[in-house]
Amino acid sequence: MTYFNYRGRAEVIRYMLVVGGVQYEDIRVDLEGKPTRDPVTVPQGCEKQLPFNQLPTLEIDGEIFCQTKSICRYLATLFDLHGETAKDRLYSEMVVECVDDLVNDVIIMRRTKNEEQRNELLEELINTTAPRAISSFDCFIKNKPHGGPYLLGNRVS
Ligand SMILES: N[C@@H](CCC(=O)N[C@@H](CS)C(=O)NCC(=O)O)C(=O)O
Repeated sequence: MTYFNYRGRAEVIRYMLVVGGVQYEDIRVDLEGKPTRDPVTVPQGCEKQLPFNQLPTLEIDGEIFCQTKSICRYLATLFDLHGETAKDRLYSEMVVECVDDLVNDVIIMRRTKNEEQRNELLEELINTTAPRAISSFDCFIKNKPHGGPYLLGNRVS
């Protein structure tokens, strides 16, 4: 698994690999001469390893794959993490997409070069978007149809 040296989009893949109990190589790519938390230039020399010029990538049996959610869906299938029914899968996909909306807002904010605009986006995230999403998650979890500690009952999904 290759990504920059921060959680970003890759952390969920790292989690899933751990939940699936597989050994994997956690390759962290540094940005040359820049703090690793800076967004985001694909490191030179990596192009051949990047099917769509984006990280994260996951190499499986010598083939390289990308697109975070595609990789996650593949791992969910592999590790049986979609739940029992089509509706279970719908529940988990809803949460995935809501989290993704939030992640995309954070990324847009971080990539905004103009400092004033970036601060405005940050404030909106802190004061409006994130609290609204978190309270929706709370409500969703409270009303979920499955008992147990996880979204779909007694197993991680
Ligand atoms: N939809 C892709 C987006 C991947 C993406 O934007 N990755 C960034 C790093 S977080 C990247 O590689 N950006 C370089 C570029 O797009 O040129 C995913 O979820 O994997």
